[in-house]
Amino acid sequence: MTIGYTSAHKKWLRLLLGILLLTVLFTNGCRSEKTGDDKAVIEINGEGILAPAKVSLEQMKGMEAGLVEADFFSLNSYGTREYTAFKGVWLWHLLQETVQLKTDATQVTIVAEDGYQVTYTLEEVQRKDYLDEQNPDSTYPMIIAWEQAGQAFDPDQGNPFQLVIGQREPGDVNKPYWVRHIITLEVK
Ligand SMILES: Nc1nc2c(c(=O)[nH]1)N[C@H]1C(S)=C(S)[C@@H](COP(=O)(O)O)O[C@H]1N2
Ligand SMILES: [Mo]
Repeated sequence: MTIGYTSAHKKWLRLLLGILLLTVLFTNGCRSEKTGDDKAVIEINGEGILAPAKVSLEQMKGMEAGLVEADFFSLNSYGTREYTAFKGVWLWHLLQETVQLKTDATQVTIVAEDGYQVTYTLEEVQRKDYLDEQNPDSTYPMIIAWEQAGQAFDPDQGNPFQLVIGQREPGDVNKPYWVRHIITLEVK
């Protein structure tokens, strides 16, 4: 009587270990594709720029001169008024840092994963005087945010970027413009 494995058993064991190893490698590979700042990117394309580009969350965080941290006021169509703290980068600054605009470019469409989209003229993107009807002295730029109330957006919920903008005038229902899970900026 010996203790151990027959050679047939060893073959099966090697096969099982092989499958296990492949499974671990494969699932880890998929996981690291979904998480990590380097995979959170926004694509910038369209005929209004010289060449398409991609901008990552890491790159955006490094755009010091364009960073914005503020409590943004929102009004939705039901009349709900709220303040939400966001951290992000001025969209105009982001465009300046990443692409070359053609002289005849006029607009930017902010597109989400679900197809929801909002279009602004370049002039509107540049404005820094969006307002909060309850705080007449404060003005805000249009930003792409990656953090809400001190928490980074969860990449498992969707691409972790959101457009945030104040009101154009008192009473402006601005919440619908807060495009979640942005994937593309299309410049025309
Ligand atoms: N990607 C995406 N973003 C979106 C929408 C949407 O359908 N898809 N709806 C918008 C509308 S109409 C409103 S009122 C707000 C709702 O945000 P809330 O669910 O946080 O209130 O999200 C805006 N952002
Ligand atoms: Mo809405």
